[in-house]
Amino acid sequence: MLGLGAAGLAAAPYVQRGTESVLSAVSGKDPTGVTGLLPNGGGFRYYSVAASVPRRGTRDYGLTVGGLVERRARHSLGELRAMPQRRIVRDVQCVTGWRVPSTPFEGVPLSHILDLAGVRPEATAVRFTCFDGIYSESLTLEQARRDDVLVALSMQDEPVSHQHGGPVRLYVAPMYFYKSAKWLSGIELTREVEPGYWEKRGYDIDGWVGRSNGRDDAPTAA
Ligand SMILES: Nc1nc2c(c(=O)[nH]1)N[C@H]1C(S)=C(S)[C@@H](COP(=O)(O)O)O[C@H]1N2
Ligand SMILES: [Mo]
Repeated sequence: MLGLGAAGLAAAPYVQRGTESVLSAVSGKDPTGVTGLLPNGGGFRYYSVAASVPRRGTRDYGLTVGGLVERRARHSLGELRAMPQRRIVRDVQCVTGWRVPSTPFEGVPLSHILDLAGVRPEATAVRFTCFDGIYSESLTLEQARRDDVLVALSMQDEPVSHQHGGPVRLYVAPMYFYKSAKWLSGIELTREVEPGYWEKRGYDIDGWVGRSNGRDDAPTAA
């Protein structure tokens, strides 16, 4: 393949913001950003709609929880590691068709973090933001409370790497991988679902694997 090393990934072309570039990308093969087979990535491809993403680690990472909650919070990496963890092993499925079988993810159930914050009754949805400064995602509150939705700290039994969205990414096991926002930095409870990055560009908010507009056989899916 391309044999991209770390330097190659950093310099890889990317999908720019704006409808035109996205449409041309959609009409091509791969609308959801940079792709390159990660070396030793076990079949994963690297995706980022941002050209470059700052690295964050133990000292400077924080996950803010806000919006329609009783108690706003900012969780450090240490605090997240001290919370209850859950491990899930499923196939990862990107809507462009690539799939990585039996991939372990481990992290804090999102429902735990929501309970800590105390969701106000007016909230019906959750919006996720990322420290790449561009990407966002959303789930209904009901989806967000499923036990197979994690704030993931590890992937493939190792801390989530920077390339895979570390130190913390979302993991929405039952949905296509575009729902699993990388470089997660914010969780906001909202009154209504606010469509995320790809959802504004036509992909389903309910991105259930096999049951959304990102079908396995769709040639132009995210
Ligand atoms: N912040 C951010 N999260 C993201 C994306 C992105 O471009 N930016 N791409 C999504 C898509 S379409 C996929 S398939 C996966 C890819 O994850 P990987 O790079 O770990 O393989 O991340 C998802 N989360
Ligand atoms: Mo994707």
